[in-house]
Amino acid sequence: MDWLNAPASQQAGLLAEVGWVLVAGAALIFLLTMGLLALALRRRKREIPTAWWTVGAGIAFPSVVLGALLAYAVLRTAALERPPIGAPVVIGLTGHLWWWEIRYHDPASGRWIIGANELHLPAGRPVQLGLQSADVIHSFWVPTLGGKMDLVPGRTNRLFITALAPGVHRGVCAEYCGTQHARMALHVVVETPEQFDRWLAAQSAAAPAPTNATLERSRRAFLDHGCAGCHVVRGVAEGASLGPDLTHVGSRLYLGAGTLPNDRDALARWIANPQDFKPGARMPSFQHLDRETLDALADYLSHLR
Ligand code: HEC
Ligand SMILES: [Cu+2]
Repeated sequence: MDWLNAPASQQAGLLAEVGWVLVAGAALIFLLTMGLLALALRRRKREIPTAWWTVGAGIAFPSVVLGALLAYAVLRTAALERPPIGAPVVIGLTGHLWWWEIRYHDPASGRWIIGANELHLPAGRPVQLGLQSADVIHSFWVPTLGGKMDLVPGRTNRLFITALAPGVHRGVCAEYCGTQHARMALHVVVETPEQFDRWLAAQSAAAPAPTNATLERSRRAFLDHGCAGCHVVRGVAEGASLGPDLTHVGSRLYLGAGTLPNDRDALARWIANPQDFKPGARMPSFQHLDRETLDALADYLSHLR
């Protein structure tokens, strides 16, 4: 039964357990109430001791049951906020209109490695997420990995995730944040710790240098047409912060925060007119560029793996 196995992290498993206990408790009380109702309907004649039932079943019983469920839920979910034992992997997430900036703390160098829209997690290792916003309130929600947590301007919220096994999960922004709120998805790629370390080492490298003259011309096109005003490609153009880091954009599964599956053609179509796919997105259309230039840009970016 797949749906019962859906929780894919320790925290999601705990939330599922609490959810099922509350559902089971509610179901029991519902059945009890219906049973009493059926009894009352059948035994019309007998006088009912109203005062006893009002105090006992109307006040005492619900207080005890709800009190017990409340205590259970509060005590059980307290574990969600407790920092995990051992050094967690530290990852920062910043919500932007309408994409996710993701920073991995590299314990080896002490540097932050920047990516976007695709969160990589090592299975079995505790992860501490620091959630921030660059503009309005967003909310991080990957149902299979745990509960929601808001990204609030001016503060950092913490969320712990210990993913159980490799796999890909889809998450969303769960707090309405403007016209493209619905296209603010993110994908979470859970890998084995070894794969994760290899992936992080690859991401920490600067953009691969062009391997031939065509790609070198494509790199020039990227610089000449203003892309670097909003996008960082480490080693080529630094400093911009309006759009997602593109240093390794070719390695990501999706473009535009889950809007298009990523391949060379999708890159060309996105660059020509992001407004076709995500009206209102904060990247202008580049329809004025000729086919050749758009192809060159797509070739260049898909080679950034
Ligand atoms: C005014 C700033 C701006 C300029 C100039 C700009 N972009 Fe963007 N770009 C953005 C923003 C903002 C996004 C995120 C859009 C979203 O998903 O909502 C984006 C997204 C992208 C993405 C998708 C990245 C991902 O991981 O989802 C690609 C690829 C891209 N831009 C390429 C380019 C190229 C190539 C150029 C130059 C021809 C360019 N951009 C110029 C702001 C800009
Ligand atoms: Cu949002």
